[in-house]
Amino acid sequence: TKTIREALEEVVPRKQLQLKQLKTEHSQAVLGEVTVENVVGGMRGLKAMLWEASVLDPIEGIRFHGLAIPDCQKQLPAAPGGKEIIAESMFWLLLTGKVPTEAETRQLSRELAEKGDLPEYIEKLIDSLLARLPALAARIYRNVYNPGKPIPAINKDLDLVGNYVNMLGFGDNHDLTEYMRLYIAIHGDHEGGNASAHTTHLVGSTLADPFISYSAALYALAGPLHGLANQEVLRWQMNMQKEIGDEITHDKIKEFLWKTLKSGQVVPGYGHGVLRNPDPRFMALQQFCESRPQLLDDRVIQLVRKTYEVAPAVLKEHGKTKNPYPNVDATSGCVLYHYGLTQFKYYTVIFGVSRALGCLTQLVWARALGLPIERPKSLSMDAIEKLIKN
Ligand code: FCX
Repeated sequence: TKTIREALEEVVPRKQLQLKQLKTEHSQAVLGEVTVENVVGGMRGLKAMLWEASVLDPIEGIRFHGLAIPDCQKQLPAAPGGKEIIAESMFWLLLTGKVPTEAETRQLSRELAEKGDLPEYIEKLIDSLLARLPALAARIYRNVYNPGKPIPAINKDLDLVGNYVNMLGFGDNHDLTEYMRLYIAIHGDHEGGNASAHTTHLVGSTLADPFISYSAALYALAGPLHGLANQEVLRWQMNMQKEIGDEITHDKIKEFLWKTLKSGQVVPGYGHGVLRNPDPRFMALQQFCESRPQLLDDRVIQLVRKTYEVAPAVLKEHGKTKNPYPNVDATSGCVLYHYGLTQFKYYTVIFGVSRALGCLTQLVWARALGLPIERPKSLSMDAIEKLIKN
């Protein structure tokens, strides 16, 4: 059984060599062209960033080192007594590119639970942040919503998310624990260009420490077009429920969708900067609901499902968004709500606990490969016009 350090040590020299070869043999190779649309359109589509752990296909969705979410669900070890992917097995895959064995996964759980004896160069990057993040996030939850209640100590025999749910005060709810394991594993990384990942990379490229780099990312995640969307969705769905009453019909949902669009708002949980199909993370969370009849009886969960049946057609007719399909935020909050984690304001924090997996993986790689400070060239509109004329 390898430790995560040993697994990483095997990969680092190979990747360092790969980067060296790219730099020496192919540094002038052209990867694409830069158009005015890329520059004025938020850099969308511009191939301008190195990111190792995942690649987002517009149609198939996210792949972690080539593995799609259903592959991960088949191959990555779950918690003892559980079925869903856990953060540790996902983190191992993201960091090393390899599927860990069950024993390796358990060992990483224990190392994190004990804030273990990791080697110095990765200790700072992984152990000091990743292992403590659930405890920190749980303390915030308990302080804000349940002040005065004691927080259970970390159980060394439990996985990262098992401990997190326990500290939040829901440890006896096996289904919620399993949902959170799946949620946190599949939100872990979404390649490098999304706002939170890119922020970590940018700030980290100044050699700011991982705490500062990831704190900056959380501010990006807190925007309603990014991570805050998951709590906005639930607020919006509940307003819809209030407005349309007990009898949920496609026509009533359609009417509400148009009202949202005509008021100039976006439909939260729909659309994406890269994806052009329903998000496989949305599908995985929907499947979780379908495997549990009590979730299918929940009215908010039914509303999410029914909205999915009509929203793509409405958004196509509206004609603006390039992707009329749901992203993961369209469904992630409603299951938390069902299980009693009803404080919307906290949902983006959970997303933040998860996204640390991918962002910190890339920080490790940025350090291991000695990537430079990020510094793209900016252009004024006058400069663009001059370049076009020439
Ligand atoms: N409802 C209504 N209009 C939408 C829309 C939606 N869900 N999504 C995009 N549009 C509009 C845009 O506002 C834009 O209009 P404009 O031309 O008047 O400015 C037009 O369609 C083209 O946008 P598009 O290229 O399709 O999308 P972008 O890459 O600009 O933006 C996001 C992508 C995700 C920001 C956009 O689809 C959106 O606002 N969605 C709703 C918020 C949301 O769910 N965010 C979470 C995304 C993600 F999963 C995450 O980061 O967590």
